[in-house]
Amino acid sequence: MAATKENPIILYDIPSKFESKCWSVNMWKTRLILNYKGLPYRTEWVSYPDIQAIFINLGIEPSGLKADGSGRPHYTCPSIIDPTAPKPTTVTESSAIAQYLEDAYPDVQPKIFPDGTREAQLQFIKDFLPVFVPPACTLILPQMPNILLDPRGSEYFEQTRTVNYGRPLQGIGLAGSEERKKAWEEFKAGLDKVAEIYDKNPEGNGEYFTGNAISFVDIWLAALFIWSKVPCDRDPEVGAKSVWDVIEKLNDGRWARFMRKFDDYLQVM
Ligand SMILES: N[C@@H](CCC(=O)N[C@@H](CS)C(=O)NCC(=O)O)C(=O)O
Repeated sequence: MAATKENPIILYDIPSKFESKCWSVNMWKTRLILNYKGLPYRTEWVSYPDIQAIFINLGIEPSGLKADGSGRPHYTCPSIIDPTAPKPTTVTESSAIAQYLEDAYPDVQPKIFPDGTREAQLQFIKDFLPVFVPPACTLILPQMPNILLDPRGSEYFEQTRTVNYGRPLQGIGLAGSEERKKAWEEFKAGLDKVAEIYDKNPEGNGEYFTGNAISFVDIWLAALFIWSKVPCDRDPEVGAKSVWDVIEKLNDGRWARFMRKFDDYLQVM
């Protein structure tokens, strides 16, 4: 049985103050896939400090271990429940969810892993996670407590990330700091590499990772860019109001053109 409007897939997400509530790179990956494939879903909003208890109750597994060195399990969004699989199925972790949705709904078009591309796509993500995530966190993470919807969530974020970094979150990636400059250099070098790889796809005209349509790598990148739109006043020398304001002008504006391909897939259900 497939998910229907009456019995949709449930996506667990963390609310922000934005009108759409959705903000996170990880949850946008899943949401973009659901929207792109046109799969019926609805969102359950969960505050950071409540995720663990709610997920244990629902039987959702942890996605890994916490980054604080404690060895404790880390329960994370995005997670989904598909109530219409042969038996209700829970899946956590954005790449695992991407593969689940492709495999559980084999007849649903478009595909995010066109034939023969899954390995290459997952390898690309494996290779580029360490390229983008550390600098992106330096550039964007300190803004997160300002945009989360509830004070409990903001407090949880501030505390847990301060422990993970071993220093106050707000001191990370300060405007004008060497740390911020280095993070920008790394992030920009990553984008140059990605542009080079995209340009090698003969069918895609430099617009897509593979073929001439959106696939999972494109979604992964788009989700990163959506996250970078979080308001941020730490690049005043270039008049940027967010990290995205800087990114959209890089590589001759190709990322701004790239993001237009996602205009139809930004709904929050
Ligand atoms: N590798 C995971 C990462 C998920 C992740 O870190 N999610 C964050 C929100 S963006 C979370 O739920 N954190 C819970 C916490 O910090 O307690 C994925 O791609 O799904």
